Amino acid sequence: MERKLLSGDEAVALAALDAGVALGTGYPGTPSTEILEAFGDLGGHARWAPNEKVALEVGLGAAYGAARALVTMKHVGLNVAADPLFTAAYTGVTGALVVVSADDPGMASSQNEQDNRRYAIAAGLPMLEPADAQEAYDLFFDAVEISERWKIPVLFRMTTRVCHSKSVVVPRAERLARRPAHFERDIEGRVMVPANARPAHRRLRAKLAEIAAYAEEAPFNRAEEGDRRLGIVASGVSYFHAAEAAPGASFFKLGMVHPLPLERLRAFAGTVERCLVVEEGDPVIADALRAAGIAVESKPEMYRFGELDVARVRRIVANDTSPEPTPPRGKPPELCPACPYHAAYAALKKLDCIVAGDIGCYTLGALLPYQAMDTCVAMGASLGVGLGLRHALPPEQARRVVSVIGDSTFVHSGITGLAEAVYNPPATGHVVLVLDNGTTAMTGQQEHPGTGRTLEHAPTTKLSIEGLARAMGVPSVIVFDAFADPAGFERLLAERLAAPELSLIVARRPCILAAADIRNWEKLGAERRAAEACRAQSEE
Ligand SMILES: Cc1ncc(C[n+]2csc(CCOP(=O)(O)OP(=O)(O)O)c2C)c(N)n1
Ligand code: SF4
Repeated sequence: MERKLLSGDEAVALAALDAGVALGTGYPGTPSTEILEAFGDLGGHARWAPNEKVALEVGLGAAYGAARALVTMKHVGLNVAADPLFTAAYTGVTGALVVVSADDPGMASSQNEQDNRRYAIAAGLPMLEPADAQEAYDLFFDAVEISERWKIPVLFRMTTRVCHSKSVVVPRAERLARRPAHFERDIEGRVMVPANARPAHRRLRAKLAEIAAYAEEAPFNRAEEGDRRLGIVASGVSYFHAAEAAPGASFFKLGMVHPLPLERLRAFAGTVERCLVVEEGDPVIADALRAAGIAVESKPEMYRFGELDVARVRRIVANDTSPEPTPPRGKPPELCPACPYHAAYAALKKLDCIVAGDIGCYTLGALLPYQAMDTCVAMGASLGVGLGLRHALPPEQARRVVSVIGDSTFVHSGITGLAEAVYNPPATGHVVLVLDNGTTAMTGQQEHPGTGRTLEHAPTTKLSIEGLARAMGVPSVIVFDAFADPAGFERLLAERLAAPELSLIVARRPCILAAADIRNWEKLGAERRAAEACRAQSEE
C-alpha cells in the first residue's frame, strides 16, 4: 500500500487530484497557500486569482459547468469572498465546489483569529473539518460527494496546525475520473432575482435538513466509548490534543461541524457523567449543543484566545482558570537588510508622514527602526483609510497622509480604493505609494496579475499598475526606484505631498529574496516566447 508523508495542505492537493478536480483557484494566504502550489506541482490545473472573491466566482462558474472545482483561501479571505458565497448557497452547483477556509487560531500570521465555522452557519453551508493530513485527504472525497449529491458548495475548514503538520497519508487505490463539463440552462435556479431567490432559500434549507440527517449516519462523525465519567466532543486538531490530555475518556469526534449530528450528540451526552466540548476559537459547538437543549460544558472564556495544545486542554479538563505562563517573547521580525522598502520608509519617516498602511512584508515598516505606519486593517484598506483621514483632518495634517500598499495587495483590493480617490478627491490631494517588489513576498513569493506570470511562473499578460492608474484618471503617476536614488525619492515624495492633486507613485524594485528567481523566470519566459514565435513562423 502506498504511503506518503504529507502536510494537511499537500493532502488536500493530492485528494483534489485524485478526486478529479478540474480547476483549483484561490488567493495566497498563510496557512492555505501550499494547497494550490502543491496541486499545480502534481499536475493539477491551478491558478492564482487576483483575490478571493474572484477565485470563488471562478470556481463557482466551473461548478455551474458541471466540473469539480477547488477554491482555497485563508480565513480572512472568506470575508472578501462572502458576497458570492452566501448567494452561491442558494444557486447551488451542477458539479462540485469545495471551498477551503484555512483558519489561524493564535494568529501565527494573520490580523485576526476569526472563527469561520460561523460562516457555515450564517451562509447555511455544510462544513467539514479534518484533524490531520489523512483525514484532510479522506474528507475531501466526502466534501466532493456531498457537493455533488446535494448540489451545494461545501466549506472545508482547516487550521494552521492541520495545514502545516505532516503525517502519513495512505491515498486511495482508485482515482475518480473527471466529470465531463457541460452547461445546462437553469435561469430560475441560477439568476438570483428576488422571485427566484425566495424559493432558492427554501431549497437550501431543505437540503440542509437532509444533510443534517445524513450527518447523523455518516462515519466521519463517530462516538468512541471510554470512561463514562468524562465525555469529550471535539473536531479538528483539538480532538488529538484532547485524546492525549484525557486518555481513556469517551469521545465524540466530529468530521462535520455544520450541520451537527444533534441526535447522536444528545445520545452521547446522555451516556457520560460530564460532557465537555473542547474546541479552538469561539464556543461554536458548545453554543449549538446548548441551544438544542444538550447539557454540555464549554471551555472557560480565557481559552477562546490562541491555539489549543495538550497542556491547555489538560487545564480545560481540570477547569483551571489560573493565569497561564506567558511564552518568551521572540525577536521581532524586521525587513531584510537589503529590502527595497528601506528607502521608502526612511523618506516616510523623515517627512513625518501619516501612513495609512496595508498588509504585506511592508507592514514591517510599522516596527523599529522606522515606525512609519499608522494604520493596518485589511487588505486594500490603505486607500480608503488614507482618504478618510485626508477628508477629516485639518489641512496641515491632511497633507501628510500617504496610502502605502504592496503590488499584490493593490491588485487584490486597492483598485476600487483608487477609483474612490479619483471620484471623490480630497481637497488637499492625496499620495498613493505602491511598493512594487514584483511578487507577493509575505506569503512566499507567489505570482499575481501584476507580475505577468501565472502560478507556474509561465508568461502571461501583465497588468500595468501605472497604466491602470493613468487610465483611471489619476493626474500624476510616477514610477521610481527609491532604492537606487533615496534622496531623489524623498524629494519626489515631498513634492507630491505639497501638490493639491492625486498622485500615485510606484516604487519599483524586486524583493531581494525573489530577484534571482524573477530573472530566471523572465529568461525562461522569453525563451519560450521565442520558441513559440519560431514554431508559428515555420507552420505558416
Ligand atoms: C483577505 C486576505 N487575503 C490574504 C491575506 C494574506 N496576505 C497578506 S498580505 C498579502 C499580499 C502581500 O503581497 P504584496 O502586497 O505584494 O506585499 P509584499 O508582501 O510583497 O511586501 C497576502 C496574500 C490577507 N491578510 N488577507
Ligand atoms: S522578503 Fe523581500 S519584501 Fe520581504 S522584507 Fe525581505 S526583501 Fe523585503
